[in-house]
Amino acid sequence: MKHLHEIVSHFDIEGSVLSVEPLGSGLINDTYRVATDGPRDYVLQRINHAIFRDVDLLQRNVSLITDHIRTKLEARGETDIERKCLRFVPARDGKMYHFDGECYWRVSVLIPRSQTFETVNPEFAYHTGKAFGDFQSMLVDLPEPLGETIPNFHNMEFRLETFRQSVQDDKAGRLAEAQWLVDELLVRADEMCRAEQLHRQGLLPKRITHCDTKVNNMLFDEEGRVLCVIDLDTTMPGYVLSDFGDFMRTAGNTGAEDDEDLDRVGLDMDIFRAFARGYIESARSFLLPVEIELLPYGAKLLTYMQTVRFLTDYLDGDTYYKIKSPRHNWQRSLAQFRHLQSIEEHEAEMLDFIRQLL
Ligand code: GN1
Ligand code: MG
Repeated sequence: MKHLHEIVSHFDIEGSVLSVEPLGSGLINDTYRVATDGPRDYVLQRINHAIFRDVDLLQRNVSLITDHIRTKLEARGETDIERKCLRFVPARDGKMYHFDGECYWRVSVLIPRSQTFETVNPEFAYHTGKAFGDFQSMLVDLPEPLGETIPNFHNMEFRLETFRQSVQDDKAGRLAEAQWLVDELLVRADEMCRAEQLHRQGLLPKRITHCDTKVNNMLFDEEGRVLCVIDLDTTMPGYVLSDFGDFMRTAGNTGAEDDEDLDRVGLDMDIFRAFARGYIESARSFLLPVEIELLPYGAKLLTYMQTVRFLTDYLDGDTYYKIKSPRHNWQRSLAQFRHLQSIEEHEAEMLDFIRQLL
């Protein structure tokens, strides 16, 4: 890890580095924990530059977001703010990243005594819902617009265009086996573009949304209380249903995102109810009725979108997501599709619950 020590030396950190070890389970960036003999430890990340093409814009976004949130927390009189908001550390040249001639790197302060989870129980889901709603509501009055760090990131029409192209190209020769799933997805295509249609009609607004509200993108303290939202790279203008939906896609699944045993996969209605209660409580002040009504649709949309994205990557020959085995993206596609079917079965029940909350 000598090379990594050298990278860290370009940042304005306190103390000297004791070790640099891999951290977390993200599918895009490479993340390391940097232990020091100083007052705090740090997180070093190699930014996946093939995916985040404009690193200046990316780092400008995350600084705007964290500065704004910190100001809000201070105004509210919160304590322990350093554990409730990420802090990025500038490089010694003043930039918010370091470019080593090949890769882009950044450093943030490691939030001490924190943990992440891959699953939650209903009680945690309630608090997590409140925290994601709070995250969105704190960003409602962000004074400067955020850029799109990945253009068209949660645009279903765009994702389907890319998907159709990958089906046509069949670059990795995997279409024959996947054709049945391609057909299943394409039958649903029109319905899944509803958010984009409503937006064009001026009925569904874009707000600042996190766009990757997997349960492992939230930090909890030693007692399991929510500390803060992390992985802010895709926080940009989007639909609130994205954030609601991505949580249902991940934490609302009784199985794993890539579960080999499809019988374990399906929607956990207790998690849905708890998360919806928490989310609506903290986001209600700014949500429009149409946004609330669309929350169950959001769960469906995000799970559908992720199935399309994993399958696109499988057909392309695994160029986007990190994989652990040659058929990993296929396994993920199957597990996400099974989850989608389960969400479809529960859609009416979800909507009833949401209406009755109001
Ligand atoms: C990626 O960074 P990570 O691993 O939390 C992806 C998300 C997907 C997710 C699927 C920039 O998130 O959009 O939903 O994997 N991030 C990007 O697990 O593509
Ligand atoms: Mg992540």
